[in-house]
Amino acid sequence: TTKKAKSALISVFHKDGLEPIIHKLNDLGITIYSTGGTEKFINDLGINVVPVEELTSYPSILGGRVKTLHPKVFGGILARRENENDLAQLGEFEIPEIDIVIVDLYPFEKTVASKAPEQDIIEKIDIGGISLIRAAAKNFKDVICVSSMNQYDEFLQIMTDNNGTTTIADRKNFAAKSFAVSSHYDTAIFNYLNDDEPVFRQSFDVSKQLRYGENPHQKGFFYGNLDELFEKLHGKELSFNNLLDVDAAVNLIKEFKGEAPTFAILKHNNACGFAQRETLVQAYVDALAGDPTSAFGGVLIANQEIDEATATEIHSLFCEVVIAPSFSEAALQILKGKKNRILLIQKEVEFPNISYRTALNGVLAQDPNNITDTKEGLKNVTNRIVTDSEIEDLLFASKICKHTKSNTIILVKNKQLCAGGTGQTSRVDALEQAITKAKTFNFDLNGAVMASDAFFPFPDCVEIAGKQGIQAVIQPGGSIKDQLSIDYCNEHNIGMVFTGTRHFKH
Ligand code: 93A
Repeated sequence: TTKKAKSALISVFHKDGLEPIIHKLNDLGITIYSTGGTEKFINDLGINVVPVEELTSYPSILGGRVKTLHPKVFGGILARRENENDLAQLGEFEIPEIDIVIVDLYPFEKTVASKAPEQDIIEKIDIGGISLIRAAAKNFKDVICVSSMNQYDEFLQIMTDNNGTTTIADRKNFAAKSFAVSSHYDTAIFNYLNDDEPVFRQSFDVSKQLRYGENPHQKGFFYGNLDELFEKLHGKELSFNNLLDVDAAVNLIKEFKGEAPTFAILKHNNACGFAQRETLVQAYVDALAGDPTSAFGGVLIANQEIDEATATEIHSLFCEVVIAPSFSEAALQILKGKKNRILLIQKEVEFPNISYRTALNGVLAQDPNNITDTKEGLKNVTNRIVTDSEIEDLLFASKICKHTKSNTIILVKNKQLCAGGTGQTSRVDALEQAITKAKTFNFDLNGAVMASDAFFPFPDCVEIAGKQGIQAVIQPGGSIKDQLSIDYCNEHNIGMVFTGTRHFKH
């Protein structure tokens, strides 16, 4: 099962990083076959290389569309080395065995992303390269396949450590990676031709096994490339549940980008503390005051650089993850003081434009909820016109509400989350939970505002809220009994605005 390689076929788009491999293969006495640009690159290094045209006795045709697609190439890759007939045929047709295949495909996705014209994109659909990868990976019993420039280093290491020999485990591992590359590549082509129609054909060329899933007895994996989104500065690996909280946190804080210093504390995907203040440290202190009990073990996120003063405050809290666009040097030193605490810099990256989750034996796909309520979109439905400062609190509450599990009611006063009712089976339950929580942590709800993720089917919620001194309400509206809620507000001098947009989050 251990194989000493005698020949290699190299055809790569990205030549950077290839040089040490070429030297290594040459030192090991391995014959190298190669295509146009790659061949030139190898020649320029002063190393012997056989042009693939010499092997096939055929020129590269159709402007390069057909250069490696030939039985002399594929025969040498696919021949079963233990099969007498296969070997006899190699002899009969003078086909040399090829033991190593190194390919780096035409950059299809990058070409799409660069908004190149369609014809350029079509030309970047690699046919020969993907066929080489599939053939070599299929024959992993005898051939090792390097299928992307990302694997150059790992391959070089194997060649160096074992003097040109590979084990069956190496070859199988590279074969698996090869099919990850080829399926990812074809999925990208599918997505391009399919005009982003939301069909479940997401494939990720990066995945990792997590410590476990939601609970220790469940296996867990993450498919995706977190390095694109975050720079991890410190701490242990993100867990399955951390990732869910981090997802909720970054989506929530995105609503407050560019605004005054804002701090959020999340637990179980919901905000349990949230405040916007003149300084970040004050925003943190007031967020924590919202529910210091829940904050234990939470995920923290800021909409701007975490400074020393804020870090000093955070340090005394046990928390799992701290996320910010950046950390000052002093802040970092303080926060690194706890070994396991995970510190993440969030990079400026757009999220995918479809969100998925499993349901029954299939997958649900939908657009992300991209509507944020704005002042212009509000319809004042009560006699009392809401004041400008109430509008600020109402919009603030509505943005938190949008990112809280339904049914939800969010209570806010002076840009501070007093409490939220989260994930309840009735809206009244959500409100009562919020009121109880707010009182537990000594909030006076007189003058507070209330946001609801969906309309009130009955006037019960405004009645309960009114009795607590809540002064203004934001909700989508649209119930056939809206008028009953409006009447109650009018009788009690409460201002209410309709947004027309429901914000369920399940
Ligand atoms: O146009 S292709 O699909 N036709 C082929 O026969 C073929 N063989 C290899 N493209 C083909 N390749 C690709 O060419 C490889 O995947 C690699 O990306 C590129 C390397 O070309 P060169 O060595 O000329 O730079």
